[in-house]
Amino acid sequence: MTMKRKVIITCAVTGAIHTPSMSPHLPITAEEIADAAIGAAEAGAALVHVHARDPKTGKPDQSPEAFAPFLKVIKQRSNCVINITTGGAPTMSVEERLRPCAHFKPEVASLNMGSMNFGLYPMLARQKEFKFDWERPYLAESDDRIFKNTFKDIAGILTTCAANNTRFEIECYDIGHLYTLRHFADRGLVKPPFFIQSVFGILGGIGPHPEDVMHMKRTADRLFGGEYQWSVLGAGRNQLPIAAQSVAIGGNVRVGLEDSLWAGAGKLATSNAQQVRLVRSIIENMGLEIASPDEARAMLQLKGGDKVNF
Ligand code: KMH
Ligand code: ZN
Repeated sequence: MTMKRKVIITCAVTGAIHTPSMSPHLPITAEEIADAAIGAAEAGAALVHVHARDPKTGKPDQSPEAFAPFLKVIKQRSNCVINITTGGAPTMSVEERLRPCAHFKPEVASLNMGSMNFGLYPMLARQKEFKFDWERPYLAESDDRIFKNTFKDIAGILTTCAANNTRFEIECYDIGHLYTLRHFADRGLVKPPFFIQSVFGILGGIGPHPEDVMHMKRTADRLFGGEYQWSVLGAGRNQLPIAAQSVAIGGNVRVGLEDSLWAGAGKLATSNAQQVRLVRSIIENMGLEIASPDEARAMLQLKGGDKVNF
């Protein structure tokens, strides 16, 4: 009898793309981030991908002190895999971005596979009023900002985190990023099974067309054969259509308010858990089951939630 495959849901609960004025439901404080992550896990997310924010202004904050209060609470109240960002925000230095993962030694860290433009400024067209001074320039100045991930930066993140047996959510925003992963695998700096998070629809990366998704999958199949787990995230309104395509062709999915504020056309999602429920119903209505956190740990060969430093 063939085993039915299980689908891993990752939920990225707050991120650094959206700003507080865009949605009252975007988690900002440590308590809100913890509640959002736990709610997402209860709804079916096996992994939660976390960033931190300044509780007063909502600005992305990559200090380990900003992560500590919610990491502990999530761990106490849920068995989900906690994935800490090394992307932080494109305004931060790579050294700053690496600090939380170097300190907390999580099961999974995100890893961005190339330097790129990361255009947030089109969101200014729909957002006219801002509560905090930092928000408008953060979006506007993204037309002249590089999200820096050089070969040296990637090697530094890989070696620091691998020494802690942290594995990676390998974020690939374009086909070239898959070749960069192949390069690091050939150098022995990253080991299979690779957890490839293909990102579609960021301005500066590959687009969200179904042909783009197929091209990414075909290329990953050719470069990594059976040595990878594939997941997708579609930015904004592309979230669910791209998730559905991924599930149909053998992949896993990522949802969450980090990448999309929406739960249907023009309808703000009221929580991260709502988006998890939406994608879970697609998976289950397609006749598949979701992976539990421990099943995801086995699929991704993670070290275990008791081997982290928080
Ligand atoms: N929001 C994603 C498109 C990271 O945290 O390392 C980018 C991201 C980067 O998740
Ligand atoms: Zn992120």
